Formats: sequence, C-alpha cells, structure tokens
Amino acid sequence: LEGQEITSLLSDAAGEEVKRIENPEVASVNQNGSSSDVPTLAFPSLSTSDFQFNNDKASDVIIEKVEEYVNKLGNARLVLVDLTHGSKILSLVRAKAAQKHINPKKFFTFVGDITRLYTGGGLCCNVIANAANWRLKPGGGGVNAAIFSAAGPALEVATAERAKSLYPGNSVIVPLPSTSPLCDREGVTHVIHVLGPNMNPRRPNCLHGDYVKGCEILRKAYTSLFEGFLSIVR
Ligand code: AR6
Repeated sequence: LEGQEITSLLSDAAGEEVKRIENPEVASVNQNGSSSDVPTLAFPSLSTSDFQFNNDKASDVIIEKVEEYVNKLGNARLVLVDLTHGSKILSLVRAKAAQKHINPKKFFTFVGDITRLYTGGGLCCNVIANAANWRLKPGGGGVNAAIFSAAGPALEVATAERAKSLYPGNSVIVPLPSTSPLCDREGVTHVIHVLGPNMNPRRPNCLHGDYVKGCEILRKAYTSLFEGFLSIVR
C-alpha cells in the first residue's frame, strides 16, 4: 500500500472506533451483519427546538408513544436522533426508556445528522421523519431545512404531489425518488413529514403555553408518524 492509502485506512479505522464509542447501539446491532435489512425509522424530537415545546413534557410523550408501538414493530425499530451529545431531549428519553425497560434493540437514541446517518454514523435507516412546517416547504432552519437540502429538489416535487399543507398533529408519507441523493447515498426510501404543536409566538398556530392541547397534539403527531412507518414496513 502507498503511504496515502495506509493513512486513509488508519483514519477510517479510527473514525469507526469513535462512532462505536459515541453510539454503542450501532456496534452491537451491526455485529449481526444484517442491520440494512432491519426496517428502521429515524425521527427527530418534534417541536422541541424552533417550536419551543418543553423538553420534559415532550420526553414523556415520546416514551408513552414508543411504549405503545414498540410491540407492534415486528422486526422493525425506532431511533430518536439529535445532533449533539449535549442534547437534553436525548438524555431525558434515554433515562426514561431505561427506567421503563424498553427493549434497546427496538428503540434507542442516536447522535448524528439525520441526513447522514449511514455515511456519517453507519446506521441504516430506510425511513426518516421530518419536523416540518405547515406549508411543507424547504427552509426555516432546523431539521426541515437540512432534509430538504440534502434530498434535493426531488423531495419538494414528490411532497407537493401528495399534500399542499399540514395541520398540527398530522403527517404525510413521501416516497423518495431514487434520483435523490438521500436515497442513493443514505438508503432512505421514504420521508414522513410531521407537524408538531408550536409554542413559539413567532410561528403560526402558537398554543401560548397550553400544554393540555400541546401534549394532545404531540401524541397525535407521534401516533400519525408511527402508524405511517408501520404502513410502509407491513
Ligand atoms: N439531524 C438531526 N436532528 C436535528 C437536525 C439534523 N440535521 N437538525 C435539527 N435537529 P426543529 P421543531 C433536531 O427546530 O422544533 C423549522 O423551521 C433539533 O436539535 O428542526 O419541530 C420548520 O420549518 C431538535 O431536537 O423542529 C418548522 O417551522 C429537533 O431536531 C419548525 O422548525 C427538532 O428541531 C419546526 O420546529
């Protein structure tokens, strides 16, 4: 091997090791060598960043809905994703999932960019969820901007063919054209857009701190998301 190749092999090996330490679930799941055959939904925590929904309340809803769906998954699995190790929502959900003894092979948390789960983290996910806006349009920052930008214009076209807008608590499943880099590079076949409840007064449909309504809409949003995922993998 030329020096250059040896260096890149060494750095790949080191990178892989770092990924395993950051996300130990992947190492254990991939040991079976069949992770790409396991239908997987990767989803962000709906509403907890730009929409300013309380993290503790959101984590209760996530756990409640995961508990409800974890036994309906067959061989599929659910993965809650966020960008950093400092993620408050990931720590809360991880602690509550452990307390409730939720099967860690069926549900786990993962640190990474949802648009680079395979190439950046070695995690195969055929379906990813988007914390969308009501117009189902690119932009606005957060995970919505990242997904539309990584998927290319094909996602906007395919989305517009299925729906023009969303009400809070609802979702729409969009099959991703094979021309999209997200499909080609990351193995994503479907994007599910979900609109969560909004507590940010600078965004439409603000609930102004009404967490009774907010939690109800957040439950509805996760129900719609998980039902949508099941309809794809069944
Ligand atoms: N990969 C994984 N997780 C991410 C990524 C990413 N690339 N980017 C953000 N997150 P947010 P919301 C996490 O604000 O609160 C948009 O403007 C983030 O850390 O994307 O539902 C839309 O257009 C947080 O945990 O969604 C809507 O108008 C989670 O994703 C509005 O924001 C959700 O954060 C929706 O607000």
